[in-house]
Amino acid sequence: MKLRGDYSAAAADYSVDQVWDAYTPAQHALWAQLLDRQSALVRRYGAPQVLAGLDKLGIERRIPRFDAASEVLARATGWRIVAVPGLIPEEHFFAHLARRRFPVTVWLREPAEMDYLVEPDVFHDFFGHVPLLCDPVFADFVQAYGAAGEKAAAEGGLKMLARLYWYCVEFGLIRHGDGLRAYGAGILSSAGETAYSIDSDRPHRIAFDLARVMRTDYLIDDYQKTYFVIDSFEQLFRSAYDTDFAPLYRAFRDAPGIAPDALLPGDVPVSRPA
Ligand code: HBI
Ligand code: FE
Repeated sequence: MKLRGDYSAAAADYSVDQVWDAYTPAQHALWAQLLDRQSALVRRYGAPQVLAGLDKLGIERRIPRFDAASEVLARATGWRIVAVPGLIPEEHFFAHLARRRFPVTVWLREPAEMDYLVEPDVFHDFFGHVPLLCDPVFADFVQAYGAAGEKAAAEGGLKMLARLYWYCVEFGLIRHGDGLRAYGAGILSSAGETAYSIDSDRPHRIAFDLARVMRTDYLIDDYQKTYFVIDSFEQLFRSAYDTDFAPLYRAFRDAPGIAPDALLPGDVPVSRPA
């Protein structure tokens, strides 16, 4: 795939400078439009920990300065933001996460891409991912995920581990009272999928089970057919921290993936309040 970012000035770890002064007024205005739209949705559908992170970061109606946000994040959980040109090779991505550095893309989408984008941009990466990294438990989970990633290639587990990122970090739901809230960045940065993930009757919502998640194929170009629901971020952290993934990889890495829309006998469906 031809990537859209400018990788020519990237360091060996794929970091770049965020040249904040190079953003145009039109780009800041587009950021403000995206921010206004998603903030309203996230107030209604987002997990409380996401709202707390948004509050703490004090995101403004112009593209954020990563340095300033990094200071806030560092005080909250010891994480920092690293500016990157866009998607980076997995081994570098994992190495950053394992060291509590979150890669955030510097470029912003075009106006025609308000609703849909193939590669992550600064809005997805910053608005979608950074707030929850202010939560200590989720922040520890992502670090543990990065550490697992550094071992996964040798264990033949990259594909299964990527599914955990997809279904939890990008498209995760969490129980909240007798209802559900969204915490995944792919949901929170999408105008359509935020309400869909919580309100629609169409997708399956299944209680989180690590092996089930790691065996399930996903769609990258449509709303998800299945969301996995965690009880708490502690549950997610413990699943990554207490589990040796190697036996899971050995058991399932050569098996066909479970279809994105499958419902299996062992699944525990999570119902929404009427
Ligand atoms: N690079 N910048 C960036 N952002 C990602 O989310 C990302 C990446 N490289 C690899 C990657 N994600 C995937 O392999 C995940 O499954 C880990
Ligand atoms: Fe993402």
